Amino acid sequence: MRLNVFVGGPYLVSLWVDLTNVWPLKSCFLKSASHRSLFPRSQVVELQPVKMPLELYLDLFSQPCRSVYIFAKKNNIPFDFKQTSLMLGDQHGEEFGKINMMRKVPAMRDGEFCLSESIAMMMYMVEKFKTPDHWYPADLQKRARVNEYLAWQHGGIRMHGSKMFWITVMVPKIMGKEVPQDKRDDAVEDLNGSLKMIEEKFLQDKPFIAGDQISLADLVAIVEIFQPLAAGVDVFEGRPKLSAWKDRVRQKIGPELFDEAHKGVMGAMEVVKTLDSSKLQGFKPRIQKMFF
Ligand SMILES: N[C@@H](CCC(=O)N[C@@H](CS)C(=O)NCC(=O)O)C(=O)O
Repeated sequence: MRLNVFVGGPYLVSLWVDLTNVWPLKSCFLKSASHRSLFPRSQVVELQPVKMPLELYLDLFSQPCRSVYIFAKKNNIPFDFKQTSLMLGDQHGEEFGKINMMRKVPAMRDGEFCLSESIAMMMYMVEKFKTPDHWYPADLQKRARVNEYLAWQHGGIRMHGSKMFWITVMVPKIMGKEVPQDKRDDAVEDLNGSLKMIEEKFLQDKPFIAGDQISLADLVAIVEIFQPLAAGVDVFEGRPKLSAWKDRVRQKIGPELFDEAHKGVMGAMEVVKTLDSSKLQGFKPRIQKMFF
């Protein structure tokens, strides 16, 4: 008979065991595998990696986490959802430090291999799971369009979307006061500039950023745009082109999955109200530096 024994890490040893001359078979069989004398003629015939699913460390309040989550779900990529609450400071825990020393989510583990950065994770999944071409097209120029957006967005919108969320939702809760008006005005101006760039430079009159089909660029863009929306800023008002694109992206992803991924953040204003602000004091130095 064949026994599978985990020996640590991602490995499993298959033992082919001849039990015919093991006398206390019935009573002892279920005892620990360390009773080696029970298996006199055992033989290791193979050492094979066990197919463990990816581990994704996520907090769906975070935009890059939502893109990774939606991408994996949409493409039926099996993964273990490792809930990592930023509000509770899970990213500062010892265990998480071993997964991502940058202490940011999302983070990914595939066996012994750990990866940070949402874009790198999705590209890893594209390669490993051979996802449909439209996500990251093989065509040179279509891929370059996707890359163009992915390269721009780090500095072009990430901070601007996040800032509105922090200014409206987090700062008053943690600091007990509002961000000064001039800083708020600057943040609104920066966000408007980013949205204009998405409409006029990246979308133009195309259905999606890379052309006729949805790609990683649209996914990474939409999650970012929903961050200020979750803070009560109606980014789609007066922007019919952006709004129609949002509807297309939501439809392509699937409204159910899209809404499920955004449910938490869309309810964040209410959730944050109920939090104990003394538990959020760790954020104070960063907020002070950024807004005051
Ligand atoms: N460039 C990174 C950004 C990761 C990032 O900034 N994550 C934020 C949440 S959106 C985080 O984990 N922050 C935790 C902290 O700064 O303590 C990516 O795309 O994965």
